[in-house]
Amino acid sequence: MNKKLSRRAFMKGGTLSLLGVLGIASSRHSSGAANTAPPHQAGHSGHDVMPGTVGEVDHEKNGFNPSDILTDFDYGKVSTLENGQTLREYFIAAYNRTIEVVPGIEYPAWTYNGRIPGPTIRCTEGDRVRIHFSNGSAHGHTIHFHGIHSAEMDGVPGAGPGVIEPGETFTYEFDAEPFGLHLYHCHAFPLARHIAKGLYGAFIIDPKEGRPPVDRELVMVMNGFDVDFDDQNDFYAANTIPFHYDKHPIRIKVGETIRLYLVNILEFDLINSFHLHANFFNYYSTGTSLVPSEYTDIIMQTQAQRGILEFSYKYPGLYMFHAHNTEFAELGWTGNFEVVEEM
Ligand SMILES: [Cu+2]
Repeated sequence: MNKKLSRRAFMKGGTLSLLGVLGIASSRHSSGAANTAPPHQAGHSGHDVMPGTVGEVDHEKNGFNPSDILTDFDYGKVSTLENGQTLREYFIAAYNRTIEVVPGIEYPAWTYNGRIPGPTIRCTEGDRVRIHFSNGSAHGHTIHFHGIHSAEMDGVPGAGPGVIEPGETFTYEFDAEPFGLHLYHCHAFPLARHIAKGLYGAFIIDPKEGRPPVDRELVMVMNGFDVDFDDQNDFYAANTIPFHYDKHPIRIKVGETIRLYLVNILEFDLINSFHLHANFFNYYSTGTSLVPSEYTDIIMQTQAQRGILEFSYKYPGLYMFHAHNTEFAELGWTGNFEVVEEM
């Protein structure tokens, strides 16, 4: 079956309308199946309605809230080694957790520390990074960090400790380099399934001298969920919950300087993208240079690609950001900045 057909068929007649709790409004662009709105949309023209979901997931039960994940940086437990090097220790456990992805649809996820994405690991170039990993899940997992390190610390099957089996622990350790925006994820096989289930997170290495100061720093990990396990995503998001920042806009002030760490970990689809409305941003691809690689209003990233966006808003108002793969946007990967004169 063709990818789009099956995905739309799912929206039209699958779990969503059977559950009857979720409203995906018909899109203004699509034709065919997507225009067949769920029953509760009957009588609505659909042409002036943004796609979305009805209601709210239970963030407390999920154990994390995408609004908090934006600014939740884990700097680890800090101490100093005999050689004067800063040691940062992190504690990461893999365990299974049921996540309510959209209201009424639960997904049996695999998580690092009970959240998706896992903790945003943050350190400074040259720090010693020590990751105490324990596997409390029913499957073997690893943590594969992007960055420069020995083969033994690469977190892949067949190297060093290989796959860490349920109940086992391993300590990954390396020096933080190069500075930039990176990521980590499980590298057990089948890889697509281990990633799609939720085992990933952002990994920031700040330059020794730091980046120029900004008013606010945010993290978004672009992801998606294949809730019917057909190796195709049914929902898309930044920081896991579809439409979250649409319902809960990110408030910023006019003129405030924003630095956004953006990682794409989306499984099953080749490309993801980020488009900012009514504005342009400086883009630092992989964050490995302090000189922007581009000044634009859209970037695209394949899986594991990442970069840093810097911008500020000139005028107050509500401004969208979303994947410019519009199908992804209509299936959840869209949000808003609410730009105000005064907080
Ligand atoms: Cu895994």
